[in-house]
Amino acid sequence: MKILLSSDWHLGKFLYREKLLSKQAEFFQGEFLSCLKDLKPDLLIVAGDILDRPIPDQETLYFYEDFLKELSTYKIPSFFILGNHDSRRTAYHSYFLEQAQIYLIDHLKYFFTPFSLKDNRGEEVNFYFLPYLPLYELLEKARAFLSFEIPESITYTTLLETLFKEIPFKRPAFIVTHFALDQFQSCGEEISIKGFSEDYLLPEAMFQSFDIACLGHLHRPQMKKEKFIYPGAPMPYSFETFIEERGVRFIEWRDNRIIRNEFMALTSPYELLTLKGTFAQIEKQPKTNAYTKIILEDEKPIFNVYERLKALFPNLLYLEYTYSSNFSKEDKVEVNFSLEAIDLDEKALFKEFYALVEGKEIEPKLWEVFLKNLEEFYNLEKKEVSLCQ
Ligand SMILES: [Mn+2]
Repeated sequence: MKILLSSDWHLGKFLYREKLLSKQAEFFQGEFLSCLKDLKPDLLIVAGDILDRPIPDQETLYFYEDFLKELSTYKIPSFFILGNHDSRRTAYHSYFLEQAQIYLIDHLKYFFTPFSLKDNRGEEVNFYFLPYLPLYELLEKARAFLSFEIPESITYTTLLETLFKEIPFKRPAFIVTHFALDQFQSCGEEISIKGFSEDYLLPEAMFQSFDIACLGHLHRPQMKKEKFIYPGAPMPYSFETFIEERGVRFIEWRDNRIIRNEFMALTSPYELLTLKGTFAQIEKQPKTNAYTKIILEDEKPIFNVYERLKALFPNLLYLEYTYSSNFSKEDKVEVNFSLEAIDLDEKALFKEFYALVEGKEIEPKLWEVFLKNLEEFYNLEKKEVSLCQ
């Protein structure tokens, strides 16, 4: 049985203020689907964090729907579980999508009764899908299937241990879930599950009885004992880890063991570049369209620095001074105010903001520039929408 593993797509993600959706659309409809077409797996698994936000914006939903529609034409059974970034909205209309062999799993039905799939050679694998759900919700959903004593202080560990005892172990047993296991590396892109429960890191030993654990949550691709597999986020989502390879994992299971296990690197539709140095040094760097993060090591602030750097690095997303805390008082621009009327529209809000910062009404010429930029922004937004329609 050939299985393509992926996780942590984070559709609709922003990198600082840059919305990555159009790049993600390019990547998933191009690079990802052509990989799927070439490999022709018996099934596709996406182990959580499909969408970046529990309340996704409209453009993201347009694209998501479009993508699933296209995926359905491949006739490859595809299983998506919820991650900690997802919500019930990720699995909306799941009943109808199942008719197209696309399973958006936000429940425990395929955990208490594994989803058994046979390949064309007649080889069967049992998949246990355990989506990420907040602890209280997981408990509530589990109660629909079982009645069991709740340990005094309920944690993921105690609850999962109880659940694992209750499931029928049909071998080979593959579990698909979305948790961080101890001894594995996070890369700073993940939002910790900490805060939802005492134990956001689960012991690897808990999953020992399964033949394979297909995992999501950690964005760095990693694997242990050919058994615990994090395919990782297929696209780079942070400057710090850009140089590391991203992609999907392809495994083939035959006669009760893995006979092929390959990480397939995929090409990102963008580059992430971090530059560190003084303004004079950075100014000499070649012009690039990469998304850029700049850390300035100048001792004094540079006049008009953002605009000057933006001319060289049009996709400058982040700028900071290393020594800004040493700048003298005169160097600092301190803005101290509170905006009370937060429900103003953009135009009124900007007028108010300008008056607060500059202490005067905005000049007509400047107002014109603002309106022009605002219009451009709206046009761009419209383009994003039409991309997904
Ligand atoms: Mn994630």
